[in-house]
Amino acid sequence: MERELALVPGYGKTLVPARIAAQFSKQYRIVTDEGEKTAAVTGKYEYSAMSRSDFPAVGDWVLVEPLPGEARAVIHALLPRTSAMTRKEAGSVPDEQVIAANMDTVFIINALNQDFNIRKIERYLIAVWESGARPVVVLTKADLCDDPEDFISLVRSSAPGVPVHAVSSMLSQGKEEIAPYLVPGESVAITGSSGAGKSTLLNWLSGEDVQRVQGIREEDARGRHTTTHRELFLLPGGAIMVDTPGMRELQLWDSEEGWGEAFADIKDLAGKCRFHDCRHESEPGCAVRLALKEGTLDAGRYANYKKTEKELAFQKRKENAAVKRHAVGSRGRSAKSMKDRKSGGYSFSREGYDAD
Ligand SMILES: Nc1nc2c(ncn2[C@@H]2O[C@H](COP(=O)(O)OP(=O)(O)O)[C@@H](O)[C@H]2O)c(=O)[nH]1
Ligand SMILES: [Mg+2]
Ligand SMILES: [Zn+2]
Repeated sequence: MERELALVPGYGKTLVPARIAAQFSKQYRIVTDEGEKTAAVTGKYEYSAMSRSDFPAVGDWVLVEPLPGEARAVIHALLPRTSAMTRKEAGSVPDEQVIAANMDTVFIINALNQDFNIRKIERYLIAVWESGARPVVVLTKADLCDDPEDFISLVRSSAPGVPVHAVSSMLSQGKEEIAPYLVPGESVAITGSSGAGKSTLLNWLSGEDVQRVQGIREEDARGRHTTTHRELFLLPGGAIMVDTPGMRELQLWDSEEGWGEAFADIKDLAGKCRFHDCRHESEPGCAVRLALKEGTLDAGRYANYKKTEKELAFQKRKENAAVKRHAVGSRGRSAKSMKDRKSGGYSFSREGYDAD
């Protein structure tokens, strides 16, 4: 990173590092050594950005020029991301939106009530594996459940090797289980459906109400908002936590890598089929069908595997078509910049500032 930083004119002189704490379309809330400021990208930055993911997102490190005597700053450059949790954007040209950048760990939040949904956990797992961060499943609202252990084992069988914990933010139970992930200086994002209890968990771990909880008014007697919207918070122990907005539907984005990891057990089984191109339908010597029959592979899990495999193929076709349509235009680089990110490279293009 030093090599790249050295290429940025003004680094160490007028430009200082900052981290994105919230985004409101083109305005950002950033954290700097001198405290919080509002910021926007330069015109040049905006002009050279090729896709939505080239713009800063919550958790991103950027280089900014603070405006003297003002609580504002100008964002000049985006620093390379170590991980990026993304959501596919609907539209004729698929684009991706970064939900949280530079996360070390992502908590996949699911509630232990009627909203519990193992298929949803599997889908979030795909996205987290793909992001480059470490997934941890946190089952909330344990106070509403008589047998959290049953749910924990269910998740364990669907997410081999992924840590699973049950907590109650309401009763302050299970903090010791998630404390090991809250390492000072490390970043943890909380993701999961709306209403799963993400903001409540954040408030509990913060020891104060830093984030708005559903159904609870955050206005004071005069009707003014008492909190400034923010998504990135410093926890008392020194870890950073990012509260992501609830995603109604988590769309897959060409996440073959994450998908393969989320269903590694099925991939292993498929490797044991007699035919290497086995479709696990009526072929002889099919290890997948045998596992389904013997019950060592759960039918629901296999169905989700097939469903997400289809979506992935559809997504790929859509992406290829979009790349073809836009290959002639100068703004047709979104697919390329995403590949850059996947290779661990640096996707934001500025003259003389492309890492690979
Ligand atoms: N019983 C119980 N309710 C909870 C718990 N955590 C959150 N809730 C409730 O679940 C609802 C949604 O919580 P919220 O944190 O806003 O969810 P978010 O949308 O994921 O941020 C609120 O009514 C919370 O009070 C918990 O541990 N136990
Ligand atoms: Mg919330
Ligand atoms: Zn097979």
